[in-house]
Amino acid sequence: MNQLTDILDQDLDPRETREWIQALQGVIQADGTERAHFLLEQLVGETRRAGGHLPFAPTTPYINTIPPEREARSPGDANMEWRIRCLIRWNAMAMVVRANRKPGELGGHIASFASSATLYDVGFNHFWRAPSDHHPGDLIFHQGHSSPGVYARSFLEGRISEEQLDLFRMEVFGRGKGLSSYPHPWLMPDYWQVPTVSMGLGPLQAIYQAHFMKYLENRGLIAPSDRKVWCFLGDGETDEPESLGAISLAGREGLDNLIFVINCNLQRLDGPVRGNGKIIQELEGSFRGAGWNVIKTIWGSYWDPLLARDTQGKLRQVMMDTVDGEYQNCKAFGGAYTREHFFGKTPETLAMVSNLSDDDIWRLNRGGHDPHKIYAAYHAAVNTKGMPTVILAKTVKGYGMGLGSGEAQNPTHQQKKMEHDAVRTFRDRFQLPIPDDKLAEVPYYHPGKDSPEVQYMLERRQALGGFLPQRRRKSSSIAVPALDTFQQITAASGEREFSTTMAFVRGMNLLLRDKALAPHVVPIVADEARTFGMEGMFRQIGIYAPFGQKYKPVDSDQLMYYREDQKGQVLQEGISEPGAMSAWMAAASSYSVSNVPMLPFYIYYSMFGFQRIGDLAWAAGDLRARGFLVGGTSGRTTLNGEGLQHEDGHSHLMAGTIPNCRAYDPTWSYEVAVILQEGSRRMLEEQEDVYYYVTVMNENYAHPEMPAGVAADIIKGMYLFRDGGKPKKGGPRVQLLGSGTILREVIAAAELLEKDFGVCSDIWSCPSFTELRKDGFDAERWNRLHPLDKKPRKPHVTACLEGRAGPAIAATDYVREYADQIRAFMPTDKRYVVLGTDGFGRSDTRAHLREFFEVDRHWIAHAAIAALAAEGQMKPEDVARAIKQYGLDPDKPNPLTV
Ligand SMILES: Cc1ncc(C[n+]2csc(CCOP(=O)(O)OP(=O)(O)O)c2C)c(N)n1
Ligand SMILES: [Mg+2]
Repeated sequence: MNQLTDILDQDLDPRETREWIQALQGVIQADGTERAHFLLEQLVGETRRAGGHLPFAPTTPYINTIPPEREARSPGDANMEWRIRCLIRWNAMAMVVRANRKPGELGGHIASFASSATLYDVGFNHFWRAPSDHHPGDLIFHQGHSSPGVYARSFLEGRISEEQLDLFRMEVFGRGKGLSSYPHPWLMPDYWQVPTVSMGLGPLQAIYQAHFMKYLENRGLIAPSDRKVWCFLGDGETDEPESLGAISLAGREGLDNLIFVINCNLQRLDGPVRGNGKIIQELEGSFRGAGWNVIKTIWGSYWDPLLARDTQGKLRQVMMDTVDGEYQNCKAFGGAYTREHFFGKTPETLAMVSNLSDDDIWRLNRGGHDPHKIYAAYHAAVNTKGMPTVILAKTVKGYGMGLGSGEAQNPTHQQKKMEHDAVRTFRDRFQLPIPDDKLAEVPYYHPGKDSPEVQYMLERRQALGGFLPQRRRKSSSIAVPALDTFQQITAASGEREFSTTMAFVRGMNLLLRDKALAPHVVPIVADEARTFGMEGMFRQIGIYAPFGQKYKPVDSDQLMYYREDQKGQVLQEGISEPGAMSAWMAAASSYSVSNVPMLPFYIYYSMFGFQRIGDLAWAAGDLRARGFLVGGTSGRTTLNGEGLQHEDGHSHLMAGTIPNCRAYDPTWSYEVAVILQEGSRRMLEEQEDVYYYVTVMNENYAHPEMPAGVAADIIKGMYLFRDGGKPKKGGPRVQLLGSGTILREVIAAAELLEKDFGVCSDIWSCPSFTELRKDGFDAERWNRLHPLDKKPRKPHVTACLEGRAGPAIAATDYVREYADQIRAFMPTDKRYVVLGTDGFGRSDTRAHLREFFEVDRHWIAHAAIAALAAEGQMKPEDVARAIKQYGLDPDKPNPLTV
C-alpha cells in the first residue's frame, strides 16, 4: 500500500475529521447544500493548487440523486393513476399473449414495458405536451419494445379499438388497422413520430433532434419554447456506440431541451447487462463526464425510512457493494432471499429489517416503479437549465409477471406467453375485475369511457394539449423556382471545366438566392466542406455555433474565413457521419416535428455514406425524411490516389434498397439541375415523403447544353444523349449506356468505334439505373395483373431501346450489378453487356484505375465489338484486333479477385 492510499483508507485523526464534518453540517443547515458545494470546491481548488492530485470522481453513492426532502410532489391522484396503470399493464400484456395464441408466431414483448410502465405513465399524465395552439409539443422517443404499453394507453383513451389491439403485428391482414410491432412513422403516419427499435439509433437521433430545435430557435425559424425531446432507452441499449457516441455534443451545446430516461432493469435480451458491475454507476460516470445533469432514481419510497436510519452508512455500503447480478437475484427469488443475501451482508443491515416480513422486504420498491420518485426526477429534469438531463431509473424487467414466471428471469425479454396461473397472479396483483372463468381468454379490459379512470386520463391529456403519440403528416408548402432559374448550370459551360460537385454547390447557391426558400436550406457537412468546394458558404451564410464565435478566426483576413455564428446556417457536425446523418434526419423531419419544412443537403464522401450509416438511412425512410444526401467523390475510379477505403463503387446498390429513396448518378451539370429542381419541388411543394441520393464527382470537365425536352427522361433515369445517325454503308450499330463520369468514357468509346471499326453508336445517358429498375418492375407487374388490357405498359428502358439496332453495352463507375438492374427490360433478343468496377478500389490515377477495372474507352469499345461478334455482325478477328489495337492484356487477372 503506498502512502497516499494509506492516508485515504485510514483516518489519521478522527477527531479532526469529525470537526470538519460538523462544520459542514452547520453550513448545510444554515445556508443549504449549494453553499456547502461552493466551499468544497474552494477546498478542492486549494488542495490542487498546493499540488494535491485529486482525480475526477465521476460517480456518487448508489442512492437517489434527489433526497426525499427535495422531491417535488406530484399534483396527481396517486390511487387513480395506479388503477390506470394497472389497466394499461393488463391490456399491454393481453395484446401480446393473445397475439401469440394465434397461429403464426407473431411475437411481441411483455417484459420491457412491464419494467417501464410507470416511467411512461408519469410522462403521459404530467409532462408531455401534445402540439397545440399554445405549445409546439414535446417529441418522445419510445423504447421500441414497449409499444404494447403505448397502444394499451391509446385503447383506454378511445383512440385505438379492441379490434385493433387484436391486430397487433398484423399490419397486412389488418388492412390499415393493424398495429406496428414497433414505432414506425411509415406504417402509422398519424401516430408514431419517430422510428425506434434498432438499438442506439433512437438516442442518437434524439440528441440531434434537440440540437436541431435549438438551431431553428437560434435562427429565428421557431419561437423559443420549453419544449423537450424525451428519449427512452434500455440499459442494454447503451452498449451500442450510437447510444453514447454523441452525448458530448449534447453536453457541449448545453441542450437543456433534451432528457434521456434510461430504463435500468439490469437486463438485456440474454441476461444481465452488467452482472459483475453496476450499469447505473457506469452510466453516471459517462454522462457526468460529458456534461450532463445526472439524476439517479434507484430506490423507491419504501426505502426512505431505512435510509433515514442508516446513520452509519452501512446500508449505503451494502447498496454500493452489491453487483447487478445479485440485485437481479433479489427480484427473481423474493423477500427471504433478499433478507439473507442482501441485508444479511452485515449484522447492522440485517437488524434494520428484523421487524419487516419477507413480503415487506419484497415490496421495497425500485425508483423506476415509484411514481413519486419519477415525478420528482422529471420535475427536476424539465426545470434544469443549461445542460441535458439523464434519468437513470432502476426497474425490474418483467415487473408483475410473477416470481418464477418472468419477473427478473434471464429469458424474460422474449417471453410472449403466460401460463394460466401467471395470468391469474397478474390479475390479482394489479386488481383487474376479470372473473376467473374469463381468464383463459385473457380478455382486454376497458372500464368504459365514462369511468373515472378514463375521464381522468382524458382530462390529463386535455390539460397537456391533446393525445400523444400523434404525428403531423404535412406542413406548409414552399414554392421552388422553375428550372429556368438554374440556367447557370443548365447552359453549356463552353471552355470552362468544373465537376458535378461544383454544379451541385452552385445549384444550392441558386436556391439560396430565392428569398422565400433560402432560410430553409440547411447545408450539412462532416468536416469535408473544403473537399467539396463549399468553404465559400462559411462566410456567406455562416457556420452554426450555438454560443456564437468567441475568438477571432485565424483566417479572418481572408474572403472565405471560418465564420461561426449563432444564426449560422451551415451545420458543421465535425467528423461524425452518424452525427451529420442524424442532423440531416432532424432537418429532414422538421416539417413534421416542428411544422417548419426544411431542405437539408448533407454532403459527404460517398464511401462513408450508406455503408457507414446504412441503418440510419433505412430509419430515414421510415421517418419519411425529405432532403438530399449528396455522395461526393463517388465512383470507384474518380477519386484518384485515395485508394481502397475511399473508392465507393456500390453505394448506389444500397440506396436502391430503400423504397422511398430516389438515387441518381448524373454526368452533366444540367442533369444535376433537373434532379435538384425536381427533388426540391416534390419534397417542398408537393410534400412527398421521398428523399434523394445524388452522387457527384470531383473530376473537372466541360458540360454541354441541355438537349431540348429531356428533363422528364432524366428523372425517369434514361434519355438519348446522342443519336448515332445513319451508319455508313449499313455498318453495325450499338447502343451505349453510361452514367456518372464513365459516360464520358462511353462517349470516347463511340468515337473509337466509329473511327477504328466503322461502328455507329447511339449514346444513352442513364442518370438512374435504380429508377429504371423500379419503373420496369412496376410495368411488368401491372401487365401480369392486367392480362386483358389493350394497352400494356412499357418499361422506360424498353421504350427507349425498342427499334434501336444492335446490342446494348453499359458502363458505370459502380459494380456491374448497378447497370445490370435493367436487364429484364431490354427489348426481346437485345444482347446486354455490362461493365463495372467490381473489386476493391486502390490508389492510382483515374486513367490507370479505369484501365484496371476495365471501364475505360478501350474496354468499352472492345466489349461492343465482342457483342457484335457474338451476334455474327462482326468476326472474332475483329475482337482480336481490338484487343491488340487497344493494348488490352488477355491474361490480366479479373479485377474482382486482385
Ligand atoms: C441494433 C439492434 N441489435 C439488436 C436488437 C435486438 N434486441 C432487441 S431488444 C434487445 C435487448 C434490449 O435490452 P435493453 O436495451 O436493456 O432493453 P429492455 O428491454 O431491457 O428495456 C435486443 C438485443 C435490436 N433491436 N437492435
Ligand atoms: Mg434492460
